[in-house]
Amino acid sequence: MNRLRKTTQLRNLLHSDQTEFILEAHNGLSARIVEEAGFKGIWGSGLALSAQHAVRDNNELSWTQVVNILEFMSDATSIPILLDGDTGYGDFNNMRRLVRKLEQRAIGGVCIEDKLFPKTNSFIQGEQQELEDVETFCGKIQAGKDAQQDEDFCIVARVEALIAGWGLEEALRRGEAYRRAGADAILIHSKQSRPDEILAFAREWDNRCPLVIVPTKYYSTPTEVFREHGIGLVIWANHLVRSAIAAMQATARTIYETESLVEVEGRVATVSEIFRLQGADELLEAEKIYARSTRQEATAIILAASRGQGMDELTRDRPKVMIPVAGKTVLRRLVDKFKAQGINDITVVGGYRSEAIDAQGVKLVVNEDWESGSELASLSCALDALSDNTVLLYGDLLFRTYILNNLMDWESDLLVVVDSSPLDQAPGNKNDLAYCTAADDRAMYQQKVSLERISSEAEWQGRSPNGRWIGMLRARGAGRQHLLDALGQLRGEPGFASMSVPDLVNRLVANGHAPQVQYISGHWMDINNLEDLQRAGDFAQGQT
Ligand code: SPV
Ligand code: MG
Repeated sequence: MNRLRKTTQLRNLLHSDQTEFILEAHNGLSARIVEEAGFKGIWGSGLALSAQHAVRDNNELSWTQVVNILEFMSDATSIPILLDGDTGYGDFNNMRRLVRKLEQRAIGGVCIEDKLFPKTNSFIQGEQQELEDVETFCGKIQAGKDAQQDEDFCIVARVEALIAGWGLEEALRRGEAYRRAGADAILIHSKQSRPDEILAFAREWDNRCPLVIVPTKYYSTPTEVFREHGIGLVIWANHLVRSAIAAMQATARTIYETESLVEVEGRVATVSEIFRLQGADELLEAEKIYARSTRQEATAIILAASRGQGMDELTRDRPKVMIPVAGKTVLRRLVDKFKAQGINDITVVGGYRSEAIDAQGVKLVVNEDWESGSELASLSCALDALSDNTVLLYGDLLFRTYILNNLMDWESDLLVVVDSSPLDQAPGNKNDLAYCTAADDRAMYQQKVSLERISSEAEWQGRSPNGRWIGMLRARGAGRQHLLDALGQLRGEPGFASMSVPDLVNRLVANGHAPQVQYISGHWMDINNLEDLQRAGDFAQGQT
C-alpha cells in the first residue's frame, strides 16, 4: 500500500520521467478494481459517474453528489483520484469551494475544462460547444490554486479548443495561458480517430509542463507513440463503465430468455468475490479484537453421527436425528430451540447417512469415521464451532425450553445438566449416571454443586448416583480451553476410538476443572428405541 499522501502520489505521477496511465472508475467497487489491477491512479470520469446513475453528462449530477461518490472511491483505495471536475461547477468561487471539499476527502487533484456550465460531453456535437473566456478561466485556475491547503493538490487545465474546432494555435495559446495561471498540467483533448493533432500539440508544447491525453477516439494509436511524444499521463477514460454495461446486458438478456441462472452462474463473479472486494474478512478479524461483550456470541454443537440402535426401518435411509416426532424432525426441534434462544451458529456433526440431514440454518460437518462410534472423534470434527460460549449436546434430545434458558444464564465456565429425579423414573441413557458433590436440594436455587463422575456404575465409592446426565454440556470463557486440553490428552490415548463425551467430562474433573451441576427434575427425554419414539410424540406435544 502506498503511504504517501494521495496528492503527492498524483503529483509524482504527473512528474514521472515516464508515461503513466490511469483508468476510469465510477464507484467504490470499480475504484478498488482499478487499484487491484495495478494502476497508480484513478480517473473520476464525469461521463462514467453520471452514466452509472443513468443521467446525462450535462451536470445533471449535482457537484455534492459527485463528491459523495468520490468519498466512497477514495475510502476504498490508497491510490490518488484525479476528478474530472467539468467546468468546476460554476465560477471561480464554486471552484474554490470544490477544491476545499476535495481536499477534505483526500482526492489527489481535479481537472477542469474551459467550457461553460452546464457542460456537454465533448463527443456530443463538440464543435458547437462554446468555450469559456480565457481570462475568466485563468481566474478560476488561480482561485483553485489559492484555495488549496495541501501544496501537492493538482489542478489540471483541460483545453477544449480542438474539440470545438478552433485549431492548434488557439489550443496552444490557451494551454500557455492556463499554465501561467498556475495549472499543474495541461489536458489536451481531441475527438479525432487519428492522434495527429494531439501529437502536433505535444511537439509544439515541448514539455512546458506535464501533458495529459484521453485517447478514447484515437484508441488504436500504439502506446509507444505517446511515449515517444513525451506524454506525461494517459487517461483510459470510460472502459470500466463500458465493460460493466456490456456484461450486465448479456447477463440480463440470458436470465430473461432462459428463466434460469444456470447459464450465467459460471460467467459472473461469485458472491464470495463480492465479499472479498468489500473486505468482509477484515471485519471478521476486527470483530475478534473489538466486538468484546460479556455475552459472547453463543454456538451450539449437535452430535448426530450415529444411526442409533433398535430402529432398523426408521433409520434405514436417515440418521436418528432425522426421524420425525409429531411432524417435525428431532434435529429441527433442536435447531428451532437454539434459534429461539438467539443461538444461530449451530454445527451438526453428521456421519451415518449424513446426506439425509436437513442442513438448513446449520453448518454440517461430517465425521467420515462415524462407524467407529467415537463421540470424541465426532466432536473433534467440530472444533471450529467451539467458541467462548458453546452448548454441546446429543442430537436425540428433547427437552423443555427453560432447561436451555437456564443453562445459558449460569456463569460457570463448565456446566452440565443432571436430572435428579429417581433413577427408575428418569429417562435416558442408562450409562450416564452422575455422581456429584451434593445431592439436589430444591430449596437451594443455584446451589454450587460440582460433578465428580459420569459412569455406568450404579454405585461408586460406596454411594448411589445423584442423578443422570442428560447429554448437555456448556463451556464458556476458560472452559473452552479446558475442554480442548482434555480432548487433546485423550486423543493421544489408546482407547480414543471408543470414547464418549462422559470420558471427556471425567477427564475435565481429573484435570481439576470439574463442571458445575445444574439440577433439573424431568422435562426431557432422549430417543433410544421405538418405545422412546412413541413417548416422544406425546412429549413434543407437551402431554408428558
Ligand atoms: C470523461 O470521462 O467524463 C471525460 C472524457 O471528460 S470525455 O468523455 O472524453 O470528454
Ligand atoms: Mg467529462
